[in-house]
Amino acid sequence: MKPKVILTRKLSDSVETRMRELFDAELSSDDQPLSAEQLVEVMQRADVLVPTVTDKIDAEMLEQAGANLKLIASFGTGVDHIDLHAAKAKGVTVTNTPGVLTEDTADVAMALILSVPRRIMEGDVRARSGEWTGWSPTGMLGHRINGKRLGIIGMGQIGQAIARRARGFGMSIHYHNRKAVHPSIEAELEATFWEDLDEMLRRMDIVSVNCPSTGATEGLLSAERLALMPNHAYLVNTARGEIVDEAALAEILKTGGIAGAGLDVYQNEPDIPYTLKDLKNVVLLPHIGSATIEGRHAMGDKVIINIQAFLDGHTPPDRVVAAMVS
Ligand code: 8YV
Repeated sequence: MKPKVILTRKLSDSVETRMRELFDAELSSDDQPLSAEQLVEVMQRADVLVPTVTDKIDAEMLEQAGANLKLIASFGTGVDHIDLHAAKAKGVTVTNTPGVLTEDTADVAMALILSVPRRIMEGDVRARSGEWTGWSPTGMLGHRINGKRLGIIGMGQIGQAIARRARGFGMSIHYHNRKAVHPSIEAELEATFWEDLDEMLRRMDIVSVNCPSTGATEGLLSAERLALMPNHAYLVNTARGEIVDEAALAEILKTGGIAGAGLDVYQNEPDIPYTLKDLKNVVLLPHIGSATIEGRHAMGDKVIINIQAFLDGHTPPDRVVAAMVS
């Protein structure tokens, strides 16, 4: 008997084919996000669940999961959509797919870092609109990237990958993290560690959010903290919407408290508030940080390796939560 592995969303064809070879895989036929009721229903039948960021799995839902559910092999790096304490208590191991979407997410963060100060999206709209009357010395002026200070909140793999790119663009690297990174990485990036986030925010030209969303980081960029940023500063968020107070951000952008923002993530995806959509000094992307064909294959491979290792009785390489042994 092959183990029942249920996928909540459509994955790459090659990943799904391999899943069907190895497991009794139940695929998503319509790629529609599951409702809470549907998720509970599949958790009652599955040995292994493969959810994504669009599946919010809370304690109440885990409580109703079937006794066979032993592994949640999430397709993605962030695990904030799963109540990890409840999973552990229920005896469910949780894995993720770190590492394979680092470079792709860093590319999108860098694209936003370039796009907002240089008004790239506005330029595209103007070029197509027929309203462009030709080059002018004062037309579409933005701000220079070279020589600016980049403050990275969360200096993990993605934060470091952004720092490497930003150095190539002549930016100086600053970061806030729970603790300083290894001195060799600090030396390589010529990075300055700020233990006090507030102090860092006061001095940066561009701030990039790259920490995971946890109890400790939710609402980290509150109205008060956003107000510390200089008027000329820009904010880029490719991590999680929950880390930034979205309503406060829209307000501060509107009133010129900061100069602009580039966002790939939102508090209540797929809803993006009109207060943000109405602003010209904001570039909005639909959570595409890791959306490359190569990345999706690699994420799928990682999910398969985690499931196979777990089923073979080994510690899965990307274990986030070890089930509590009762
Ligand atoms: C993923 C992400 O594509 O991995 C993450 O944490 O935010 C995304 O870029 C998504 O999580 C897929 O579940």
